[in-house]
Amino acid sequence: MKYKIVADSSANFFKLPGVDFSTVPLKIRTEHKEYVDTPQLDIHEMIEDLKKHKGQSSTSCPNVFEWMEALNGAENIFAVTITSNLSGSYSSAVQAGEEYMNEHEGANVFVVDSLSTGTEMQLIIEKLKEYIAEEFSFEKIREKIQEYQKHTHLLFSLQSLTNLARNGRVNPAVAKLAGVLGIRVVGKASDEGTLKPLHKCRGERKSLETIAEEMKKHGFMGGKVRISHCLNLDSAMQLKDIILKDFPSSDIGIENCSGLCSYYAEKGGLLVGYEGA
Ligand code: X90
Repeated sequence: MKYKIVADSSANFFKLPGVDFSTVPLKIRTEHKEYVDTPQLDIHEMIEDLKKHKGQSSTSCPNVFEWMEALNGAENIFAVTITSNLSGSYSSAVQAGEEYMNEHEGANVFVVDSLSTGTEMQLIIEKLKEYIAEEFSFEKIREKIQEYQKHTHLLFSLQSLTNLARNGRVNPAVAKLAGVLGIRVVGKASDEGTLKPLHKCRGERKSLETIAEEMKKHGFMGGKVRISHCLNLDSAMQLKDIILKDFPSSDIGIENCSGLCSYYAEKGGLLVGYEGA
């Protein structure tokens, strides 16, 4: 039985060697232009365009048809989506999965609602790949991935929550917390898959130390960490050093945010997925 992993583009990566992997793009749009979240999207250019743009901007998730196309070509498929609490991606994927199973006798599709996004999705996808390599049955992988998900978490540090607030993904009062120059909001993906602000930090260094503290509080003991950043490699590397000081054997990876996460995390934003308690 052929296995495949499919994810929406909020996971921030498009290639996963060693397993059949494909992605479906979310989209970012203004009145003038549509940015499709693929590896070809120029993030620098998008951020610059949006800075100059005076009107509205918004995002949209993949539709059922786009998910259906991406599922094609395998019998055992795991699809991983951004949190169903902030996007319709999960429900499109579930519908696509049902249709796919109706059309392909014997096919299995399981859609994982990450209740998160970005680098926490990355951890889930990397783990699915390991389970597939171990040749576990579809059922066993489905059980094990839901168990694994209980131990992964997402923290973020944002300089601006303007796009989140404008698109109704966060309360405008929360967005105001970050309104002052030099202030960062450190928060987490809640158990329900929403944005939960935890701290208001003055200065980048303080926000990174706060993230490292939060990780420890949530049971991080030196496992896997995946950091993605929106045009802020410097901070991602500093955070890596802070974590390594306490936990030298941690497995830490750094990625660029792709389109969707860059739009919402905005310039300077960091997303940190990690294995905890
Ligand atoms: O369907 C759509 O149009 C996509 C909407 C996505 C809205 C939220 C994206 C958040 C991106 C921001 C910081 C991390 C928040 C974690 C919350 C679970 C990244």
